Amino acid sequence: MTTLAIVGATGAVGSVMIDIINARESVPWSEIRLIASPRSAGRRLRVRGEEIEVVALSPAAFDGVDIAMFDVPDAVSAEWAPVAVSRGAIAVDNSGAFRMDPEVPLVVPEVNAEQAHERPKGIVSNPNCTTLSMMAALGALHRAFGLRELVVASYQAASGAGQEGIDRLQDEIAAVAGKGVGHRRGDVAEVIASAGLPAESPFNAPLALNVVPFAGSLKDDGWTSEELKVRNESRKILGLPELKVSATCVRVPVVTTHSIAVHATFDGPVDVATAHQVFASQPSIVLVDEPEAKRFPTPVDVVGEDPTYVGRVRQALDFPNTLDFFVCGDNLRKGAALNTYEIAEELVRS
Ligand code: 2RA
Repeated sequence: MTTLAIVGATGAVGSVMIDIINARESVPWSEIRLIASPRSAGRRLRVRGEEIEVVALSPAAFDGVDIAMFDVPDAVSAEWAPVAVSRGAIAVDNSGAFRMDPEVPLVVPEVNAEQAHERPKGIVSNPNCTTLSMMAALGALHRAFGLRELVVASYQAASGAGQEGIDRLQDEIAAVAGKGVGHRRGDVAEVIASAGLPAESPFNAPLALNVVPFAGSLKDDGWTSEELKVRNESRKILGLPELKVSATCVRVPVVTTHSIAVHATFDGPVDVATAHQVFASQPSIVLVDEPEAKRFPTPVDVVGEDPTYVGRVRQALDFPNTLDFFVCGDNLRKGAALNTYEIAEELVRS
């Protein structure tokens, strides 16, 4: 008898968690409990053919729960994951509250599944979606060649900023569509403003017909929180505390699926054919790399998919032992709900 709870069940990622559970051929759970804020309590959601009533977040909601998956804001996780643990559950948390806590493992099952079983606080963290989008590919290459340095640029979807981000992008696209703008400085922003959209935007600049080189919040020395997460989380997941990392995180007008251009340097020689073999042997990677046929991964082909898609694999011309490649991963699935659920599956297998 194993009970799984989804905390934040009515949110964007919670809904994807339910989709994933509904799509599994079988699940190891005897009960699935849906937990959300008091505002959403009482709603009924269909899980594996059964209507389940959402219950309000409270200490008693965790009684009898074995594994509680959290997708809620950092402050809510910080308060409630320890409550779930005190009631006997293991918490698998998708917020940033515990990711860099040395007593909390940060887990990508195909890279460091074993660490999910060493959790002094009873909490396992799920990485940020940007880090996660490239981790299956980097983990496989690191096992084969030994990763030494990492330089990345992300192309992050609007849904990384939640429903508010999706709505803003869709509204901006509606505002600029058919207006023929983009030829004059400021004309995109003018059309968006004249459509009545608020001046405040989650992206700090127009996203329609644009790219925005700022994601997350500002941290020291001009770095953003997203860029520091890529650095710190990659080091922790790969067990490389001294890994040299430089990241530039960019928001692009895509609804869902983060992409990353990766420039990775290894301990010794690397070549495209061997890298292709490494990617092809990792079940959670789909390799789409046929440059002659102009076949490569793009977000519109990857959204809704579980695997990480990899393509444009090249041996760097001017940097020894270095590969350049492009990855796309659905930021709401592998980047959030799927990886969290895969951690829960790993825990229940033990
Ligand atoms: C973003 N990575 O894309 C964040 C979401 N966790 O904004």
